[in-house]
Amino acid sequence: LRLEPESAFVLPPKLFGAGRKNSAGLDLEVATQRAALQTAFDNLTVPSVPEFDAKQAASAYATSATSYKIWSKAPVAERAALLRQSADALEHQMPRFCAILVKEAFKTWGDAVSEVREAVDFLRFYADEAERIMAPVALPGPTGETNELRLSARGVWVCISPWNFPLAIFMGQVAAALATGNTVLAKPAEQTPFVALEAVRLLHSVGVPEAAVQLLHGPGETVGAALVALPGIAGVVFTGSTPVARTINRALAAKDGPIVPLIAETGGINAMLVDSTALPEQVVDAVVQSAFRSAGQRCSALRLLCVHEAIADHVIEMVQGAAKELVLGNTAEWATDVGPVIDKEAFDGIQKHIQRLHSTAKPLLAQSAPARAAANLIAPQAFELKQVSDVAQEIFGPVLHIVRWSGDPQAVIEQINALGYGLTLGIQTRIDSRAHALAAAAHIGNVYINRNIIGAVVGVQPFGGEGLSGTGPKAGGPHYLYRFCAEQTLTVNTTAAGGNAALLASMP
Ligand code: UN1
Repeated sequence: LRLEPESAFVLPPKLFGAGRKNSAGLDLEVATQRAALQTAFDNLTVPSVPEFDAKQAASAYATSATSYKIWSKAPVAERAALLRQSADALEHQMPRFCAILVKEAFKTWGDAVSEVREAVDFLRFYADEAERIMAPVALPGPTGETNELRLSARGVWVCISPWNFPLAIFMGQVAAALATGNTVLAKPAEQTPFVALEAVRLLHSVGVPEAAVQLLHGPGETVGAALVALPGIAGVVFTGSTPVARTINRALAAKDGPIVPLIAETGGINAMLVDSTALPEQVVDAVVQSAFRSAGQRCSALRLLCVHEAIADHVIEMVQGAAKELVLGNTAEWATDVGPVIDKEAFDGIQKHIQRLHSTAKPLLAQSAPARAAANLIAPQAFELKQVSDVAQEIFGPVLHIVRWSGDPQAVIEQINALGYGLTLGIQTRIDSRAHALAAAAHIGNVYINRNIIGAVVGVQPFGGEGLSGTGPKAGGPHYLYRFCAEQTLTVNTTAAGGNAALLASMP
């Protein structure tokens, strides 16, 4: 196979914006919705949300536990119906929620539309799933007994969600707990409480009891810690950083009483392995989308490109060309592809990492953000490193590390496995058998062959990783709701009744 060299390759300027398909293959239809979105944006003020007093955690819990007694007894179809009504309501309020995401979380319009859709998908998917798995299952057994498996709710769940998908992940966690009959104490990310407040109001507006889902906004160190420490909670579901997942795990382990499950979805040093047969245009599109869309603020985002040395120069040149075409700026502008990172703290941390890379790696795309374009804006960056193990840390921003490789691609997969994370992986090759062998060898939760590695779709690409990337089960997948449920096996001896019936029948 020979690859023809290409001259400078440049992607169309509107890389992530209006008119393009998103990763779910859905037409964003932004053009037709623009007027409604813009009006919602212009009319919106994001108010500050009152903080919850961590000292009130026990009383919030008591209210939730009382509500649990009623909510958990409601037929699953009733709970599912309320979630479906919430999905409909959210669809109707799409412009307002998109506007909130742009204003509060600095999402681009394209990302905001995708996120509201994802939240709607979570509501409908978990409604369907709860109905599917909560129907009693008859199990085989010997004659003379019946066996059945029944699922029920566990109790009060603490849901702790991140700022990078402040609506979709928030709603996904809450919907999973509610659908299965649990009640919720929800702690949103400190940076994005308003969209969470609006999501909770929406749930209440269709009839989900106020006590069944309570919003407890505040710092993780106080409010989050107080919730996790509550003696009676039935489980914790968390999406965020690996260190915070560890802190929660330790706090749960230190408690007396029942063992409390933790569902954690954390970060990743996500790689894409590109061999010498890969299609360069496809690679560059996948790389730019995966590394720089959402300013790299996705746990699924590409951090490490491992490209075969035979095509490395060519691919790097194309990535440089494409990345320079991205429109950087304020996400309230329709044309913007890459907006600011979430806050000053994130900005400073990423800048520090970039400075370190300047002294340890070779800059391949060292741009600076246009002056005064937006606060906390970081222009996409790429650095070449010598080996996979040089990438020690997940950086939650638009920074791509590139490593050249040659020889056995399985060895590269082993080096990627050795990083200890296991969230997403891309494989780009035209050799099908190789792609499947590499995927099988990777200890990675979501593997994408010959495409980008972001934008997992609910029910289509169940999402979640291994090792440092989390505990599973995968969100948006067929096993997720089981973790929110208690399982009861019910065995009934039927011979006594049968014997009686036979005896009665034989009596004159
Ligand atoms: C996250 O970024 O915290 O596949 C998880 C994706 C998203 C990732 C969500 N569903 O890009």
